[in-house]
Parts: sequence; structure tokens; C-alpha cells
Amino acid sequence: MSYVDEIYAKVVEQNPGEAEFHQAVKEVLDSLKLVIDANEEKYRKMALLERMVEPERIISFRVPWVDDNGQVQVNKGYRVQFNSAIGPYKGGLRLHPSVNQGILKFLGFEQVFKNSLTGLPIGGGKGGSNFDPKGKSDREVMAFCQSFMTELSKYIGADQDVPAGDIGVGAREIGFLYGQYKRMTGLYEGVLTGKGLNYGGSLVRTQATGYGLVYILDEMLKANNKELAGKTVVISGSGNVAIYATEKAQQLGAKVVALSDSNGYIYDKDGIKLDVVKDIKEVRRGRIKEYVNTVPSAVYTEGKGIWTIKCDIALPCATQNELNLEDAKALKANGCFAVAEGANMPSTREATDFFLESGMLFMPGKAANAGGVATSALEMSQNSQRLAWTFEEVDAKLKDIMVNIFAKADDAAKRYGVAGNYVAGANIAGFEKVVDAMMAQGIV
Ligand code: NDP
Ligand code: 2IT
Repeated sequence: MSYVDEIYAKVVEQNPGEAEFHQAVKEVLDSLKLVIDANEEKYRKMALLERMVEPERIISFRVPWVDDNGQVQVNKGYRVQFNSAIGPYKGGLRLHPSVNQGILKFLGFEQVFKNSLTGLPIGGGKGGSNFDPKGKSDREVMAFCQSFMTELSKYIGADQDVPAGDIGVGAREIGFLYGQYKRMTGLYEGVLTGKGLNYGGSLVRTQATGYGLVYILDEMLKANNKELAGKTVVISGSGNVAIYATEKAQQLGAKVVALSDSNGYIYDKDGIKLDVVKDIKEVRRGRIKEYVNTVPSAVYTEGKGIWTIKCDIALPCATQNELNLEDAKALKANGCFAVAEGANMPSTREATDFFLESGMLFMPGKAANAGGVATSALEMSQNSQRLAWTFEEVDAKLKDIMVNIFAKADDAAKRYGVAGNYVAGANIAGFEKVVDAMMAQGIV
């Protein structure tokens, strides 16, 4: 058995029940076959892959808090510190009832390669809880965040591990978490990113993942003699990533006709009115179906099905495995020619293979959504310098980073004879830097 296949078999055997983690590892290992096979003896001796697929540390803890009825609630809390070869652990915190250790391991694993691709000095980590912020009062969210941080604060720090937002964690949660960290440690430091602008946050961080997604999409289209202006775009989700992907796509002349949440999707043939969506989601914390109350010409459909809408470009920006083979085929049949992943691993393996085999342009999440964490790293730089850069400065850096990520993925794919396969390109380019650092640092 090849080294790569042997490691995958071990991962499945030693991490039972963690389907998403297996899936993420398999995709990366399959891409790396060409690189690993050429250095098999050296890497085997150093147990490089064994170390690559094993988190450096997983912290798991109890999160007790009191709800508005005086009832004590208990959630599970985690931080997966996956790999610190190229910098302090960096990655978001997810608050969603589906969160478990396997999902956070998949996200932490992806984060290692994504962060490497940004070219910035950040290692990979991820954390979160099965706490569901939906329907909770601000006080309940604060009680949860304070309890979560009371424990987490022992394991993080500006030069050690720097969490940020992900699903269910936005400005409100980061504020509560930051306040408690400061109270626990007495340190006013850049220990979290996505902070408010008045207490160390960076301009553009809110927009960064969505904007970055559209910057790299634009770059991929240009490299393939296509353009974004005038194209019809379908975007899933209606959270942070989806909203700012919509904003940038619209600014660059595309027409976004659909958005969704976990209940259903809206179709607006005239183009999504983003101020209406921002009011529903960012101000009122409502459901996407409320859009049709303000825009009666739009149509709301309950359930899945957003990928059956005719479009040129699809941007999955909700969650993992939200786009399967059937969806991929529906997109292709309707003329869609490009897909870029705003979410982490939103396409199933079968869907990804279909995109690649059918000649569609496909940019995987770890390259396409890296703008968020890249801007987090810019926030860390500003915190270290005790300076704040302008919107234009940060946005220009973000754009530059996304253009560079495209170039790295494109170049690695070409070097290994799979030109145009940005999945292989991104995995290989991300891997190369981490491996060099791991090999240089000895057996740790
Ligand atoms: P938000 O919490 O702001 O929004 C998430 C959106 O996705 C909501 O519309 C939500 O709908 C929908 N969604 C979540 N879970 C499901 C589900 N199981 N089924 C259907 N829809 C679902 O999160 P973000 O926008 O920040 O994150 C979206 C994706 O982007 C995630 O995969 C995240 O890991 C990834 N990402 C985020 C980055 C960031 O900077 N925020 C950076 C890089 C990647 P509902 O409200 O109904 O739950
Ligand atoms: O998946 C991701 O890259 C994020 N949720 C952002 C992480 C970060 O540290 O900004």
C-alpha cells in the first residue's frame, strides 16, 4: 500500500465516526500523492503524514451557564490546536448544535493548509461548541460566552492561539468573549480577531471572507478568459460570508439572484436587494423568508433546492456538504460554468470530482475563503503595532493576498501536470510551506 493510502486507512481506523474529518483528509491526501510518492522514503521515516493528520492538542471542556428561566444548561466546548509549524494556531469558533469533535478536526485540518496559502505566519486551529445561539437572548449568549472563555482563556494568547468567528459567532459573540478574556487574564492583547473597531478590530474584517471569495473568483475567471460582469450568480447562506460575497459580486457588475438559510431559499429575478437582507440578518436576526414581505416580486421556497436555479456562477457559502452530486449535475445542466466555495468543504467529494471532470472552473474553500483568516492576520499585525490601517489599505492587501493565492494554486497545479485543477494546486501549495517548516523544526 502506498504511504498516502496507508495513512488514510489509519485515520479512518483511529478516528471512528468522524466522517467529515475523514473526508477532508482524503481530499488532501489524494491531491498530495504526486508530491509524497516522490519523497516517500524521507517522509515515511519522519512520520510526516502521521504528524500532519494528528492535532497537536485538543482541549475539550464543560460549559455550564444559566438560561433566562434560571435553569442551568451544559454544553460541550472544544479547541483543536492542529498545527503550529508556521505560526500561532489561528481559526474560528463555531457555535451550532451540529458541532462535535470530528467537525472541528475537519475544520482545523483545512485551516492548516488555508492559512499556509495566505502567505502569512499563522498555524491552524478551530474551536466551538454545540451551543445554539438561535432564539437565545443577548444575556444568555453573554452567559454562554463568558463561561466558554473562562475555560478557553487558559489555552490561548496573542502569540499562542488566536480564535475568531465562524458559523454563529459574529461581532456580538466576539465582544463578549474578548471582555471575559481581558477580565480573566488582565491582558489587552490581540487574542481574538473580528473585534469591534473601537477595541482593536480591523476595517474590512467583516467583509473579508465574502470580498476575498469574489476577488479570487474574478482572478480565476480572468485567467480563463471570462469575466464576472453581467453574470448571474446564486449564493447559498445569508450569513457573514454570503452577504459580503453578494455585496462584492454586485459591485463588480454581477447579478445575484438567490440566497438561503437552513429553512429555505429566496429567488429574486431582479437581483437581491442587499439592504433588505442585511436588515433581516444583521439587525433583526430573522429568517430569509422575510425578504418577500419587503420584496413581494421575489419567491421563497421552503427546503433545499437552491442549486436548481439557473445561473452562470455558484458560490456555496453556508456549510459543509451542502452541495451534492445531484446538485452539481443540476448546476452544469443549467449552464453554470464556475463554482467557488465560500464555506468550508460545502461540496461533497462526488460533487467536487464532477466539477473537475466536467471541465467546470472550481475553486475549493481553502483557497477561496482564505480572505477572512488572512484579514484576521492583518488584524493581528495591526494589534502588535498598536496601529490601525485604513479601509483602502486593508482592502488592497486582501486583494493582493487573494491574487497571490490564485497564482500559487495555479502554479502548483501546473508544476505537477494537472493544470486547471485548483483543488490539487491549493492542497499542494498549502502543504509545501507547512512541510518545510515541520521538517526544519525536527521531531515535535
Ligand atoms: P453565519 O453564521 O454568519 O451564517 C451561516 C449561514 O449558513 C446562515 O445563513 C445559516 O442559516 C447557513 N447554515 C448554517 N448551517 C447550515 C446548515 N446545516 N444547513 C443549511 N444552512 C446552514 O456563518 P458564516 O457566514 O461566517 O459561515 C458560513 C461558512 O463560511 C461556514 O462554512 C464557515 O466555516 C465558512 N467560513 C467563514 C469565515 C468567516 O470569516 N466567517 C471564513 C472562512 C470560511 P441558518 O441561519 O438558518 O442557520
Ligand atoms: O474558516 C475560517 O477561515 C474562519 N472561520 C476564519 C478564521 C479566522 O481566524 O479569521
